[in-house]
Amino acid sequence: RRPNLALIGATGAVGTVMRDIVSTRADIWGEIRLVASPRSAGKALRVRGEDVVVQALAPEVFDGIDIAIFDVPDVVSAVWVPIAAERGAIAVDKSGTFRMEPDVPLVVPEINPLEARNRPRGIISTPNCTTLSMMAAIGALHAEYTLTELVVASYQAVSGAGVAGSARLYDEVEALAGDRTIGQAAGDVRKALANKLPADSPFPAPIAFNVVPWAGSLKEDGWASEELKLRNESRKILGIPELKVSSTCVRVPVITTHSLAVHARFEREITVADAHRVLEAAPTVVLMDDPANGVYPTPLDVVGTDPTYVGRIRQAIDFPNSLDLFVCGDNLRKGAALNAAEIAELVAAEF
Ligand code: 2RA
Repeated sequence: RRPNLALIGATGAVGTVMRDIVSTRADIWGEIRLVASPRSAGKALRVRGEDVVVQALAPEVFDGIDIAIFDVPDVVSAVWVPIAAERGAIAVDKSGTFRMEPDVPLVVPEINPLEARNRPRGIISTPNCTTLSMMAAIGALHAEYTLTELVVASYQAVSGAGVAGSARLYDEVEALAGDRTIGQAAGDVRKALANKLPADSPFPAPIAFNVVPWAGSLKEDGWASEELKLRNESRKILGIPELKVSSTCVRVPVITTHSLAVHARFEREITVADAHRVLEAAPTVVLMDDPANGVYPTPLDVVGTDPTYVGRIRQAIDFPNSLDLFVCGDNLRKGAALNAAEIAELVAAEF
């Protein structure tokens, strides 16, 4: 039978992409129910070419639902994911709330699809967008060469911080446009923005004309939550509890598509040609690696598409068995909505 699907958080940045994804992929669903906060309830939104009225989040919205995809803040998932599961829906949760719990699988369908069946609590988590943006490529290389270490620098798009993140970058760019004197003296952009925009921003520093070495919340010893997620989630997805991971997460003035500079070490020797062969064979990875002809991925060239793009693959000169590479992935698609939809499709195949 065709299972019934609920999208919780249907009006957010990821929710909007999710509606597009379920409308354009193979239509395997019975009812698709849209759910959001009471503020958005009553609005009609397009899904599969039809207007669907958004319902306010309440226990009854899960009645008759087989699979519920959640893209809501951690605190909302903490309360409502268990309610959905109690009422019989399988919950696919995008929040960080359950990802590291041992009885909740953390699934990337290219890498560990069978884990989706192992869900004693009726909950499946989908990873953080930063982890997901590189996982298809790293997972393919790991399957053949056995990963031992990852050192990552991220270049994270503002839409990772939701609709408010994109709005802030657009506002800052608009406020600064045309002024060719700024960006040349310490603090001048902060001053120019202070006169034109509200002080509260999703980012701790100006994001236009800038890069900000901070994403997420403060954790122990000065780590940002995004950096710890990248470490913990990579270990769990790849099934390597001892994987050595270190990273610095940086926000950049890009609307959508996270990029990562990855230094990866493997158990055995791996050449650039080996990596090309593996990545060319990976169905959801696109290799763009011809620097002599200016071919490498950039966020602007891949945004709005589904694959994970890889380029700039080099054999690390001073580190054995190691590659350096550059990865781009749309943080709202594979980084969020698409991976959740793919997990939901795995579950739907059981009906
Ligand atoms: C970000 N990874 O980019 C986060 C979103 N979950 O802010």
